Amino acid sequence: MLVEGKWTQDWQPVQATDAKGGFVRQASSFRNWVTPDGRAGPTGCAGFRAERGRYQLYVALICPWASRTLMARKLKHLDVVVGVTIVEPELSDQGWRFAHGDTLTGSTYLHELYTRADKCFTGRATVPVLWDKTTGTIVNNESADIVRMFNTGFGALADATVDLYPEALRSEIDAWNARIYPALNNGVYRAGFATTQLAYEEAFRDVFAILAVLEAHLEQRAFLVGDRLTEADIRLFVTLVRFDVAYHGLFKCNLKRIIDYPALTAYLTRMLDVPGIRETVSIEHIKRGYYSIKALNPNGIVPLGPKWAS
Ligand SMILES: N[C@@H](CCC(=O)N[C@@H](CS)C(=O)NCC(=O)O)C(=O)O
Repeated sequence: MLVEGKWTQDWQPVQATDAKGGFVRQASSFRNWVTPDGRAGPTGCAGFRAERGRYQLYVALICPWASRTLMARKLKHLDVVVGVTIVEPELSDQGWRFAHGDTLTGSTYLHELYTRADKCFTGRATVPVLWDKTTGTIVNNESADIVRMFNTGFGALADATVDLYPEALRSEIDAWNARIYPALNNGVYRAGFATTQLAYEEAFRDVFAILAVLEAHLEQRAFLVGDRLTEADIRLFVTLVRFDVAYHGLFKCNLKRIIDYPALTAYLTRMLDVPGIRETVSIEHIKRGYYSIKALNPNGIVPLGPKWAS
C-alpha cells in the first residue's frame, strides 16, 4: 500500500482484520462525481463535466467491484465515451501493474495514479479508478458511485433507454444491495481472508444462507427486482460468475457450487446472454488473478477445473 505517497513493500492483499479475525475492507477515498454540467455530485468537488473521451476507467478483470463498473459502462453504451485500461491479472509486489506501461499517464503501476492524484496518499491502490485526463486526477475509486455515475452522470452521452436504478425500484434495489453486499459480495472475501475459524464459519454461513434466499427468489423471476436488469443484478452477477471458479476453492466457500443451484445457474446464463455482459468477463483473468494471491496459495498453482471453465 501507499503510505504518505510512498510505496511500502509489505504489500499483501490480506487486509486489515478486526478483533475477531474478520476481514475489513478499506473505505474508498476519491468520491467526486461526473455530472452532465460539471456541478458537484452527492459527495466531493465540482468540475467533472461529462465529456466524450475525457475519462478513463482502470480495471482488473479479476475484480468484482471493477467489473460492476465495466458492466454499467457497457449496458449504458458508454464504450465510445469512457475508455478502459485493464491491468495484469496477477498481483505484483507493487500491486496492480500495466503489462506494457500505461501510455496515458506514463505509469508502470496503478499506485502511481494515486500519487499523481494525491502525492501524500495513504491507503491501498485499488481498482476501479475513474481517471480524468483533463485535470490528471482520480475522479472516483468507489465502484458503487461509478455505477450510478454511468447511469445518470453522463446525460445525453449515455443510453437513456437503459436505467439501472429506476426511481420506482430504488428502495427494493437498495434493500437487496444492503443484503447482498455483506453476506455475499464481501461475504466470500470474509470467508477467504478470515484469520480465525470463527470468522470463517460466520462468513461461510452468511454466504450459503443468502444463496438459498436468492435461489428461492429467482425460481419465479428473471431478474432480482421488477422485470428488468438493474444495478442489483450487476452486483449479484459479479460474485456469482466468480464463485465456482475461485470462491468455492480458494476462499473455502465449498458447501455448494452455483451449478448446484438450478435457478441461480439459469440466472447466471441469462445474465451472460444479455448483450455486452459476456465480454466484461474473463475466466482466465479471474483464475490467474485469484490463484496468484500468495497468502492463500503460496505456490501459485492455478486449478484446471471446473469443467465448464477449463
Ligand atoms: N471500495 C472499492 C473496493 C475495491 C477493491 O477492494 N478492489 C480490490 C480488487 S478486488 C483491489 O484493488 N485491491 C488491491 C489492494 O487491496 O491493494 C470499490 O468497490 O470500488
